[in-house]
Amino acid sequence: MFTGFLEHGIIRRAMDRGLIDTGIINIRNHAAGRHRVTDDRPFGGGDGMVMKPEPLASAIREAANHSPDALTVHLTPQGRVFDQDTARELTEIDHIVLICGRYEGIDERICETLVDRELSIGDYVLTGGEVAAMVVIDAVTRLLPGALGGDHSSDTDSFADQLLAHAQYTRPREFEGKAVPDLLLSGNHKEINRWRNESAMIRTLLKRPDLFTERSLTDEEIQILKKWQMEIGRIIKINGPNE
Ligand code: 6GU
Repeated sequence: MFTGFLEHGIIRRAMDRGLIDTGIINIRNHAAGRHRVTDDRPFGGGDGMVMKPEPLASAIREAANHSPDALTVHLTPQGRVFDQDTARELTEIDHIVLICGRYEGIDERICETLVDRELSIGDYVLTGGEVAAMVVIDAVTRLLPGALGGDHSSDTDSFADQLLAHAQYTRPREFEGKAVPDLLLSGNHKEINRWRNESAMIRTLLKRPDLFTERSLTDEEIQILKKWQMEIGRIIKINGPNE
């Protein structure tokens, strides 16, 4: 599952540049017996299978041999939801072991003894933690200095300042009757910056108003909000019912 992901695009380049290194441990190589069984029925009965503790412990210890100081992260829908702040936090950590569970979960004793942290990528259930691990690797890697083309490319990401990113346009100047906003062609970088800040704010307000309640406002943002407030007030005054 990981090869395609690791062999393309920004992740591949980050590997080639030595910004990250990855190793994959197949749990099956840590399972005993001719059948290399890694799962078993749950004690107490019920549906589904549980990942056995011995192969998992052995696999995690193999990972720890490569990086003894690693943070061990179990990917599970029960974990704290992974977000951009967590991605930034993880850029500070040199070695991370990502445990990808399958089936109904892993034996609880592994969670208690060998796991430092649990992460989920959202409130839905996947068939396994592998896709979640790739999400974490992708989001963290692109934040590492030098991972993206330009030096500061991730500074203007959505969530970089707890807002969504501003609208983007490229050539042609007119597409199917829709023109690019004139101001973006003006070359006036101060004005373009103001336009972008306002664009980021309106998109956040319309698409993700919850983000606004989790951050404080800059002076410029307060000015923009007051401008909108006046415009909205005028619309109500002109077109609303007379009291
Ligand atoms: Cl990390 N794992 C699984 N299996 N399902 C998930 C998840 C993780 N995050 C959301 N759903």
